[in-house]
Amino acid sequence: MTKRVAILGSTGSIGTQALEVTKAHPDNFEIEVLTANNNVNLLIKQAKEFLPNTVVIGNKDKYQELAEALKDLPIKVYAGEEAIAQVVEMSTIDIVLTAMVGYSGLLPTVNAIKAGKHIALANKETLVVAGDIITKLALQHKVSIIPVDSEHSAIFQCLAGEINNPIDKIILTASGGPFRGKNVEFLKKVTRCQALNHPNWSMGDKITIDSASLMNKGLEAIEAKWLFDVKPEQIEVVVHPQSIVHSLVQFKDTSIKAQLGLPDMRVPIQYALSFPNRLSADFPKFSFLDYPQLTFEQADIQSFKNLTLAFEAMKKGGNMPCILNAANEIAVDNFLKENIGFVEMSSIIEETMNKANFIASPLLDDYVQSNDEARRIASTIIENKI
Ligand code: MN3
Repeated sequence: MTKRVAILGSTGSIGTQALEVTKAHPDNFEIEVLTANNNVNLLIKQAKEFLPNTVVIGNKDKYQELAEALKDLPIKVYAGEEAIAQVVEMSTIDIVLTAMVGYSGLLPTVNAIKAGKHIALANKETLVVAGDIITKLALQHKVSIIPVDSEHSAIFQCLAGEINNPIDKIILTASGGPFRGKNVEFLKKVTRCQALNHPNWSMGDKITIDSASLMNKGLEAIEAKWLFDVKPEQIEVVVHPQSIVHSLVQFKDTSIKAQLGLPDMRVPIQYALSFPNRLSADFPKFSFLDYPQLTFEQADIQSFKNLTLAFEAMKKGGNMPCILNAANEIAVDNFLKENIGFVEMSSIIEETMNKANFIASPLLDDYVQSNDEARRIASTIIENKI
């Protein structure tokens, strides 16, 4: 049976790889909706090739260009964030791949779940910000949230067939990023260009900076807490520079299951879209002979403060992870614009966490407001610095 797929964020790193995966399996997947934030040229090219029912561009200024380019094709064209949040409700969609960047993934994901669509979740910030609401909604509307993040896909695969066997511990592996083994003095001087140069994974700018600062692993710990219903104490981070063991689960009998492979996002993307089946693929194959040494070490939480901040936010709960995430998005954006240094990102996030209003049991609206408030606070801190 063909699955009809909506890809939110089709022009990004995950989105383009997802299209590559679906293209290789035309009998299994049909592209129903494509959305992009800003990259109108690539969206036009994708629309012409995959002929979806509907395309949406987030930036309304690009609507004319998009509509004009597609006017001879039977494709509906919309623009704006509201349109992205609405289009996921279309009756002809089976699964929504959420691959947009940051907080913007939240409302479309909420709407998609309410409309009964399965979610292939690549936007971890959705669960970081409002994991309680998202997981409750998914249960209520009987939809699956299938992780695309490689670590969570690994854990999800390890848990297949373990329905009544509780998890003792989740072990998230981290590559350590480009600055593994460096101290704070070094980190203070790193440039935008150095931080964007990840050793193992090719990804978008935001997540690449998060990987370099280890915030990505902190966000992933929070993501894991919600996806697998575990306590913060049950989540351990281990640095594994080769990025071959994608993550592990330990069960009550001390047995550990791991999922391995070359670092290639097409594998977890394809699994999330084809779940519960596995489709064939011609991706490069892992060989132990190419990797005689797989190594593991402790994360340096002294130099990489973001990981500690994320665990603190997770333990505090309520809207604190939402505040952490918002402050981080502002910090990363300003680091990319070279307004602030690498280490300053952590101090801005910490200060925002101290200043923003804490809410123990937030509703969706509270999250929307906390996100705005934390962004304002973080932006003000940065303005006062520069
Ligand atoms: Mn990951």
